[in-house]
Formats: sequence, structure tokens, C-alpha cells
Amino acid sequence: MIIYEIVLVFLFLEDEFLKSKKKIIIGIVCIIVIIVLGSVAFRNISYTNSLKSHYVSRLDWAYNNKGQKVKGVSGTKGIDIDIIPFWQKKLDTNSVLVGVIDTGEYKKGKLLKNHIWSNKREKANDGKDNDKNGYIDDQYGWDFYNNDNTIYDNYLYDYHGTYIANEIIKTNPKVQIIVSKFMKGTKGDALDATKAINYAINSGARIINCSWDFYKDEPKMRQLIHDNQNVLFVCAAGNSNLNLDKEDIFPASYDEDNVISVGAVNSQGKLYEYGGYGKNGVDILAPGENINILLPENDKEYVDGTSIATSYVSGAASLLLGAKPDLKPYEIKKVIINGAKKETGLRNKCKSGGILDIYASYLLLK
Ligand SMILES: [Ca+2]
Ligand SMILES: [Ca+2]
Ligand SMILES: [Ca+2]
Repeated sequence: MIIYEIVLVFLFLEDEFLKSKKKIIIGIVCIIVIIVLGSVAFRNISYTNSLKSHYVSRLDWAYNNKGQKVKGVSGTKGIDIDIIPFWQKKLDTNSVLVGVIDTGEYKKGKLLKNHIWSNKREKANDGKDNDKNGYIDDQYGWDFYNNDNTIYDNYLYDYHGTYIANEIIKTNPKVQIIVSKFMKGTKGDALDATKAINYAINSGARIINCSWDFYKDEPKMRQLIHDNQNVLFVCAAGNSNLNLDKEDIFPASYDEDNVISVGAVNSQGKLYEYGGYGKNGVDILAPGENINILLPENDKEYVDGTSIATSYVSGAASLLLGAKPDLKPYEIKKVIINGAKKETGLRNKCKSGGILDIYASYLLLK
């Protein structure tokens, strides 16, 4: 419309300024305006396509917070994981294996179906442990709760791992998820969790997502994490409103360079009211309230908590590792903390004093 008006003005002026230099100047101005408007329009198309290709809708304030209302709450512009600039650069990152130590996962889901790791060394359904890893027919991971090879058993009991994995995939479409199940719903024990972590590491995971916590220290888990400094453990700070400077939960409180603990914020950049916090006990905060997630059978629901916040940090860590595969876990942790979007109200709530900022963290790699 604006272009049309400019052309009209140009034509109107034509008689009067025919053969004048002004006509040429106005012509040049018109061309510049057309080029600028055209490039803005193109940028908007590429921006929208970028969001669509990542399954991001306007409900997903975590990826793109423009202050929109989600579930009746208006957000604060810019309080998101700042991933859009990273996507728009269309960086060709390497594929990364992420172990999701959790419930089972609905592997037929629209996102998960293309991102489930499969054990190439294992022949399916022949009753034999072909790769001799101790697990028979573990073609798509292992269920340490039931001690069998079915990684999805039930909608109700396997929803948590499903939505965590889906959110990691949304953040980084170049991940493969190793399903290592140790929970039935919210039930599971630390020794099974330790075995499940070990399985994911032995299967090649470089990042381990732990969206759960135990109050009791499990020495075997602590040792396993300590012994695997080449693997980053991304751990939830829990939903019991604990000050983790004073109290411990595990594995988030293990004091290791390869453990990053994650608290949650809402869409206005305020601490999630039930989430764990602490200037030393929590490293970073990420979106964790009114998050529209993808459940088994492709159902959708809203959730709150540090579990989902953790999935964004795992996704971010995998993106950074994919961009620079020789990064060590402590280096990933460092850029995630240093790249955080600082908020005054969060200064004493975690070590970074702010919210996960993927693009700022990426720029720190250079
Ligand atoms: Ca096997
Ligand atoms: Ca087999
Ligand atoms: Ca099973």
C-alpha cells in the first residue's frame, strides 16, 4: 500500500518535474523504499517459517515471548530462551545424543518418532543380547523399572519422559534421544536411576537430562557422575521451594563441574514459586510455568516446574555441543552461566542471576 502511494506521488509529480533532476532523485528514493520494504517482508516470512519448522506456536512463550497472553497470563517481552537468532542463522550443527533418564516415552509421537536413538548393534526380537551389553533386545533403550525392553508401556505412567524429550527435540531438532527408563509415573529409585544413567552413557550420550530429584545421596550415582567428566548432567532444582544453598537434593546438588542445576521462571521473568533456588546451589533458570507440552498420543497440556525448565537447558547444551563438538561439559556449563539474561529480581536466586540465553551463550563460544 505504501509503495502504491509513493508511485502515485511520483506520477503526480511527473509533469511538473519532467526532465528535472528531482525526478531521478525521487525515482531512486522509490527504489530504495521498495528494496527495504521487500527485505522486511522477506525477513518476516523467513522468521515465521523458522518458528513453524520448529513446531513453535504463539503459546510457546519460552521460545518467543512477545508479551503475549498464555493461559490468561501476559508475559514480558524478551523473557525467553533467545533461540530465534540461533535458528535464523541456520547453523549446520552436528547431531548429539541426549540421554533422557525418566519414565518411558511414547516413541510414535510426531516429534519423537524421528528422534529416538536405536541400538544398531542389537538385533531386534531374537531373544539374544547381540551387543553383549547385558540387555536382551534393547533396540530402543531399556526399561530399568520393569527390567524389560518396552520403553513405552502406558499413557499415564510414561507421560513425563515423553514431554521432556519432546521439548528437547523442539529446542534442538538435531538430537537423538536415548530412552533410559527408571520411573513409573513419579515412582522410581536411585539405584535404578544410576543404572539407567550408566546405560545412556555406554550408549554414547554426551548430555544426560535428569528432570527429577532424590533427597538422599546415592554414592553410586555420585561416583558415576564424578567418573564421567566428559558427560554433562543437566539436573532439575526440584519443585519443593528449597533453598539449595542450605539443603541438598540429588543429583542437582552434586558439586561437580559436569553438573548444571536448573531452576524455573515464569513468563514475566519471576522465579517459579515452588522451584528450587540458591545463589550457589542453582546455576541457571529457564522457562517453567504455563508451558504447552506434547504428551503421548500427541495430546497437549500445560505444565509447570523445574522438570520442563531442565529440558530447555539440555536442548541448549546439545545445540552448543553440536555447534562445537570438542567442547567439554565444564565449558558448556560456563557459557550457559555467563550468557544468562540477567534480571535484577533473580540476582540472588541462582549463580548466573538470570535466564538461559542460547544465542548469547553461543556467541561466547567464539
Ligand atoms: Ca543388548
Ligand atoms: Ca537381540
Ligand atoms: Ca516396559
